[in-house]
Amino acid sequence: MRQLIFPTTLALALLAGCASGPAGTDLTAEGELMLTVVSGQEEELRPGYDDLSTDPLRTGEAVDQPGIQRECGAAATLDRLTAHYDADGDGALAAPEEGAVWDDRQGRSDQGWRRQERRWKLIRLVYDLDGSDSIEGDELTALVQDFDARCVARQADILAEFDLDGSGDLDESELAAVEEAIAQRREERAGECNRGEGDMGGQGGDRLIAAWDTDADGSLSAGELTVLRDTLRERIRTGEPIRPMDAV
Ligand SMILES: [Ca+2]
Ligand SMILES: [Ca+2]
Ligand SMILES: [Ca+2]
Repeated sequence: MRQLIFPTTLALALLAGCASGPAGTDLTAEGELMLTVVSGQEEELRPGYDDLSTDPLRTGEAVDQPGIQRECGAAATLDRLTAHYDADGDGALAAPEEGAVWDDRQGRSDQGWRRQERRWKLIRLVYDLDGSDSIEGDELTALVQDFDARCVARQADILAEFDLDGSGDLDESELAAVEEAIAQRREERAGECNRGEGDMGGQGGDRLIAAWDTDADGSLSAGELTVLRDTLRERIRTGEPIRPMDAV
């Protein structure tokens, strides 16, 4: 019966309030590193807020952010990042090692934590099919495949825009133009209100359900949840903005 119960517990989770900081959120260090991996620099260049863009000037996000020119490979990037914090090299993050993850993120504001918690809800909504609150096994395989496809698509978009000499890669001056564009977007975001930001908490939970509740019975059935997940996965793979509140 878990499949039938899950949409309701999901909806309740989406409606729950957000506290600030790791102690007040349901973020795990493992989840935090996963979110770091899927929020690479290539997410920064669109106007407005998307769910994976960061706002380090105002919120202290983007710690450990993967660079725009990396080889796309979410699994390898996650392994590298985990190894960075795995001080004793046993392949797992014990409490003091998790503490180092949070220490590095002490500069994050309350708003930054709320944004990260929304991202975590979004990622679990799409990939945590068994409702275990973590992404593992086949769920992680799906996430890695989708975000590798997204990384390739976003890098291709950026190359199309910034590879002025058509050499197929970004030379120093072209890369400088990309970095300048990212810095400009961040400054613009710092001066903007958060309109358009995908708010998955508070009333956002109602909006999410309303947007995807095709038969308007006030909750997401398993079938409606599947449509939502498939649509968001397609947006992720193609590099489009994710916008979970938009059903079309
Ligand atoms: Ca360890
Ligand atoms: Ca799971
Ligand atoms: Ca070039």
